[in-house]
Amino acid sequence: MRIDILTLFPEVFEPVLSASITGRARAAGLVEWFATDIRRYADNKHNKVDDRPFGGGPGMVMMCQPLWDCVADVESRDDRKATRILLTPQGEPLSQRIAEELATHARLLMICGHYEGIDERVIERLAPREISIGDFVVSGGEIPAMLLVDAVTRLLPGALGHEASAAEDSFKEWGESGNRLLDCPHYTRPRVWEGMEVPEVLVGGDHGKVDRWRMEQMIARTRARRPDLLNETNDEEKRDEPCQRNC
Ligand code: 9D3
Repeated sequence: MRIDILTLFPEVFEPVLSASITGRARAAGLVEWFATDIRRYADNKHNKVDDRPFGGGPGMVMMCQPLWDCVADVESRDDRKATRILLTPQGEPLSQRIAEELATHARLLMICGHYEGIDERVIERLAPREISIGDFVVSGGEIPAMLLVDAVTRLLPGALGHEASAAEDSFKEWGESGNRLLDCPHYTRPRVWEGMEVPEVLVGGDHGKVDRWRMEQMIARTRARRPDLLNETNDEEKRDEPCQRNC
């Protein structure tokens, strides 16, 4: 997979993405990414990429021309058709379902907004998929883009290595089917820490009992902390049907 990131801060990506699973996935040849500075495409001598909003108001708006030319040039660097994505608070909230879908594409092009926003006309012309990372405000699209690169890259076949078996993964995480539960608590040595003991069942050696205990914990925690997840289904057909299980 090739990922292009269009941004005013191209230098922030390498240190984060070269670490951990994303870094290993690149070293293994599963993914490559390129951050391109939108400012290089400004056709005025002050390298201006933003201007004051028509209609007045605070903040600046990213101009059409630099972004349009940047997309055209970056897209021409590879024959594969790029799936265009704009990271924006106005987008569809990111979900594991969306990450899974994007992980099937050969080429992604992510646009990071900054300032108060981007001139709507270039968004209309580019017709990107608009994605938000949640209902809170961050200062720009860079961290959301890194987050999306991470969420997608770890789904590429081979990216996770041996640390999680495929079967366990689809059980613990959002799978092709079935609902996702929160994880159970984990413990390691020492068996007693600051007077606090590890649950007896985990040190008893009965693996059937351990499995049942973990499942109970997962369900209890999900019910207590994220009851909304118990009503969720990944089945497209059934997603909007009312569910009785949790009521
Ligand atoms: C005054 C209205 N604000 C919109 C909520 C302005 C504004 C704030 C922050 C415009 C852009 C930004 C920068 N944020 C992103 O570009 C962004 C974002 C986010 O702030 N929250 C969740 N997901 C995303 S994806 C990109």
